[in-house]
Amino acid sequence: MANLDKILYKALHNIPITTEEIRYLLKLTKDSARERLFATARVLRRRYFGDKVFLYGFVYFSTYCRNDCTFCYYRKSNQDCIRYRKTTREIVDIANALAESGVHLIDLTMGEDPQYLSRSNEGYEQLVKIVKLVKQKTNLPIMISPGVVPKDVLKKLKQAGANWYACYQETHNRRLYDRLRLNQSYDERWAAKIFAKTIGMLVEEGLLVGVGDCIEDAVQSFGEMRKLGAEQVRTMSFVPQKGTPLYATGAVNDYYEINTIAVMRLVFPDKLIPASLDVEGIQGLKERLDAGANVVTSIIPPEAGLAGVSQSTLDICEGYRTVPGVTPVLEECGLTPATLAEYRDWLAN
Ligand code: SAM
Ligand code: MD0
Repeated sequence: MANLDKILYKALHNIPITTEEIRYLLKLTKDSARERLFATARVLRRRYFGDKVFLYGFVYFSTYCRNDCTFCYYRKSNQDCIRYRKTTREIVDIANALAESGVHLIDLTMGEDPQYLSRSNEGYEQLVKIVKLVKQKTNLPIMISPGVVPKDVLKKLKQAGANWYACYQETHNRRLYDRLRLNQSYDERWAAKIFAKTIGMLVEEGLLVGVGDCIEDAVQSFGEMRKLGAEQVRTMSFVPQKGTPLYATGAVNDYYEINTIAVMRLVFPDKLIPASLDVEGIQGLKERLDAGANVVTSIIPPEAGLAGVSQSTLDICEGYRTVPGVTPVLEECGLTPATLAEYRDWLAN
């Protein structure tokens, strides 16, 4: 316990914790020790964000993808997943309904859909147009998660109103990356984020756990996230998907994701850290918030025919992944949705 006391004391007093100490925290298994870690994460969250939580609306507008990621339900070669591509009109209407429901940001996400990621059929122009129209209609901050796009396109997306670029490396262990993101360049993916930063976009970086990663990988990822200067950092447990190579890996215990969220709060106390509804739905929200997360992501309107990424249907029709669905959980945690003005203030500073 003495070791834990010392580490938590350092975190609370703005003294950087060492990589050895990060390893120690990530490995905690005893309930009492973990609870102390989470309590410290909550103190730090309160210091920077009070009791305010940001809410992100999620519009997964195309599930077509040119990639074959071994963890992903929507990989190109999975014939059995739900494929759809919403029209521009539908996307704008869905975003508007989300805005009216009280979210603070619209996350426009797609598979690496060849129809959009193409110059020949004006796919990129259409993507830019979608961002412009969603901005005009909602006047909300926008995050785009389109996968890797060329520099000039990223610039246009920013000009059209995209504030954030989310593009998760999943891991910073290159060998593991090659087993997850088949035939995708690690360096190109990384460079896209560096470029987004240089043009003044905010960047979200993420890691996937339970995919054959180890503690050392997480330690390395924290270092890379710091180098990148990501303003939002996340971790999600791998959710096994039928019809994919990693399906057999089986469900993982989420304790490691929860530890990682808390350690992220200690390492990046003033950054945004999501509690995703896309891993365990509404039932998993409290423990993620209790571990120090301060953003709820993957808020999805019930009747729009939209899917989640890792939980394609969980809690969507039931309406739990909505602002009224998550608010009681926030209250249970002693938290409250921020106002839009508070989110805008955070973005501006
Ligand atoms: N297609 C874009 C890309 O690859 O950047 C954006 C969307 S991608 C589907 C969003 C993220 O969802 C992935 O980067 C990964 O972290 C997460 N994800 C996908 N499948 C998952 C799964 N089975 N379990 C947990 N997370 C998953
Ligand atoms: C989420 N399913 O926030 C979404 C997704 C993409 N920017 C976000 C992973 O959980």
